[in-house]
Amino acid sequence: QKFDPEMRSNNPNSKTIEILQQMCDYYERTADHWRNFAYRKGINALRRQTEKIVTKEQARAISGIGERLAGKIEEIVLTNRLRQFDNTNHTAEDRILQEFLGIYGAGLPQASKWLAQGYRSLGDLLEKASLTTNQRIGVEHYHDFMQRIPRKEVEAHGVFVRKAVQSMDHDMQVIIAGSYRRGALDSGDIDCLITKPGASLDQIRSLMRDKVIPKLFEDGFLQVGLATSRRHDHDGSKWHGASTLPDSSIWRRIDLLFVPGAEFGAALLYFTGNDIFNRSMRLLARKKGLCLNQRGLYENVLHDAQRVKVNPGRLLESRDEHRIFSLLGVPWRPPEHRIC
Ligand code: DCP
Ligand code: MG
Ligand code: MN
Repeated sequence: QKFDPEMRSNNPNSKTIEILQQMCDYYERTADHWRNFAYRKGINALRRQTEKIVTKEQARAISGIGERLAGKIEEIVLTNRLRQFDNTNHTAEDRILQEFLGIYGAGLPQASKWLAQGYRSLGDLLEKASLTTNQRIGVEHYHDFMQRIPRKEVEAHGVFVRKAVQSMDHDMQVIIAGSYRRGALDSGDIDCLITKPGASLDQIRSLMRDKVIPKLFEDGFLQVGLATSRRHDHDGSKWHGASTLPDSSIWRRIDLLFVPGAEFGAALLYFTGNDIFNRSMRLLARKKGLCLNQRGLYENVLHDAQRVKVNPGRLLESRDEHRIFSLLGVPWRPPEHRIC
C-alpha cells in the first residue's frame, strides 16, 4: 500500500486546533492545570467537528467550549494567531525555552539548564551540548515527533505490527488503542496493545523481549527504543520507541504495551484513555471502596495511614472491559465518548 507522509489531517479545524494546542501545552508546562484542562476539553470538542468553526456563536454552541475559549477560536480564525499567546511568550528566551521543551523526553529542568548554558537553538544543542543518546534522538527527530500522525498512518503502523506479530504467533493479538481507538482523526503517537490469550506476564514479557521487539527491528520498522523515567510502567512490559513505515522516512513515536491475556480488559480500558477519563474512573472506583488500575478492578484493598497499599485485595474483573464498567455501575461508554 502506498503511503503519503505529507498527507494532512483532514479536520477542517486543524489550524485552530494547532494554535490552541500550543496554548494548551504552554499551560501544561507552567502547571496551570485549570487552563490546561479547559483547553484540552475545547480541543477535543473541536476535533469532533466535521465543519469549520468560524464564529464565536458557532463555537459556543458546542458542548465543552465556554465563552472565553469561543472568543479565542474566533480570533484565531480571523487572524491566524492568538494575541495572548504572543504576549505570554514575549521574550526570545521564552520562545527558545518552548522549543527546547518540545524535545521528546526533555522537561522544564533540562530545558532551562540548556538555556542557562547559553544554547539558543536545536542546532546549538546538536553541535555544542553534551546530550544523552535519548536527547540526541529527540533533537534530531524534533520535527518528526512534533507532527500529528494522520489516522490512516496510525492504522498502517498498527497493521504492520499485527502482521509481524502474527507471523510469529497466530494467537497473539494487536489492538491500536490510545487516541486512535477513541476515533481521533490524528494522534500524537501510536499506542499498540499486544496480548495473547492464556499468556502469563512472564510469557508475554519474554515474547516481547526475545521475539517481537527483535523482529520489528529486523524488519526495519523500529528505529530506536527510548527509555522513560516513568516508574509505574507496568513492570517493564511497556516499550517506548520510534517506528517508520517501509515507504516513509518520518519517525513516529510508538508505545507497545504487552499484557497477559487475563488482564486484557483492564489494560485496554487504561490504554484507551483518555488520561482524564481514566482518572475519573479510578476516582469513582475508590468512592465505591474498590480499586481500579491497568491490571484490574479489585475490592478489599487495604491501605495504611499513608494511603500506601498493603494488600492487593481481591480481583473482581480484569479480562472484560464491559464487565469493569458494569461492576462499577457505569453505563458502557464507547471509546469515542471517553473524552473528558
Ligand atoms: N494514560 C494515562 N495516564 C497518563 C498517560 C497515559 O492514563 N499519564 C493512558 C490514557 C491514554 C493512553 O494511556 O489515552 C495513551 O497515552 P498517550 O500519551 O499516548 O495519549 P493518547 O493516545 O490519549 O493521546 P495522543 O494522541 O496525544 O497520543
Ligand atoms: Mg497516544
Ligand atoms: Mn502513547
